[in-house]
Amino acid sequence: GSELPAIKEYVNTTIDQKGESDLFGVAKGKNVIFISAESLQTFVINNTVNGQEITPFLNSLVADKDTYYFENFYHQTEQGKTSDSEFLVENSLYPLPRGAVFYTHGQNNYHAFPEIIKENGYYSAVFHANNDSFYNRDQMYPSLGFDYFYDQEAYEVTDDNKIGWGLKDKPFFEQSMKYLQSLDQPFYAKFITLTNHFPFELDDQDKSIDRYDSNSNTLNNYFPTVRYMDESIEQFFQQLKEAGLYENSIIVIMGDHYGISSNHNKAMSMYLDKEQITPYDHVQLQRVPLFIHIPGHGKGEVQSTIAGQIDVKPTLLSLLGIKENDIYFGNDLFNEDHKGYIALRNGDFITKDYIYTNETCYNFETGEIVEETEASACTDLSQVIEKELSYSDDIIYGDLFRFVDFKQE
Ligand code: GP9
Ligand code: MN
Repeated sequence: GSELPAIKEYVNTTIDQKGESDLFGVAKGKNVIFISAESLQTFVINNTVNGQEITPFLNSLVADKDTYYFENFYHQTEQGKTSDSEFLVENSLYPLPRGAVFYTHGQNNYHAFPEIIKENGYYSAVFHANNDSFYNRDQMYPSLGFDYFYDQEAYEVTDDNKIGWGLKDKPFFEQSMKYLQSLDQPFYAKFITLTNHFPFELDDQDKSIDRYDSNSNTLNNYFPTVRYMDESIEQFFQQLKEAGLYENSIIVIMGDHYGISSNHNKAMSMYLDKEQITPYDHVQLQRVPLFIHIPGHGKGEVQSTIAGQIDVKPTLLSLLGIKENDIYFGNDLFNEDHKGYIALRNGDFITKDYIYTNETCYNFETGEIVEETEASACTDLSQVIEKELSYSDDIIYGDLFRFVDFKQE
């Protein structure tokens, strides 16, 4: 644990925020319903395909005064995909540069969101209609402090209600309701959707919009499955209202990672009406939506803060009014005092002024390459970010939280 003092010092000086946000405690004691939206990327929000809206329900949430929508929110996942995004959200630590930390470090000591809120009376459960050992979740979830995992076994899966990877999202939410209603409150319930997964298969009867027409079947198929997921979330909101769970909950919706890889850049540039996808555009395509919906709040608006999955844990703890000694690398997004950059797992980063990728510094607004004299701002920050990523890796490789008593800190 010899790196611990340096890590604590770093977190103290670089990450920790002064004061608390205006929203501190606004959701105190409320249920937290978290929807991990498979492969949902920001470029479909408030956008159309063949002249049709892709995500009408999510678009209505963007405009809803009970919702904070983050338009500059980036996924920070690597090879562990969905599981990496879960790791980021629960721990505010970075996933590993290679492999899936869920597989390689499932038995570590963590100080995760479910564990922290348990001390404040919360029960926590994950709902996901896949095999419980996929991504080693049966090992990792207890390590993170989750109380229960409603896996594939909890669902009735038939030939008619499955496609691609398994149970379709609409029956998934529908069948989850009876379990959700039986949970002790307040609860933290995480729902992981599945239908909008590569290669984006969908039965004709479930298609409300037409496919796109390009040389990429992946991109073409993506739009109807995104719409299906949008409809499944709309239906879920309705079911929550009918069950009387809506009013005393906050609902968070987050895209887990990209759905369309750079293999489809040609089709993507055609869809986005760009000559080509530049390295700058590629980074901007790593944006995934984050919605924080607080029923009855009435003060929500679109947020342009540079944000990422690393920020979810401190943001939710603050909304719940929970103060905790922690070692983490994200910020409460509603607190004005924040570190001002988001690191992608490969060391690329985004600030309100710059995007750094391919060892090149781009202007955040215009995407133009920044002149060398000004670019030193990027290279300096790049060193800080390398250090931050390696501190997070040290914690995981060394299982350093074994040596920390968070109650005594
Ligand atoms: C698997 C599901 C999808 O259970 O979460 O994982 P992904 O392939 O997106 O990482
Ligand atoms: Mn995924």
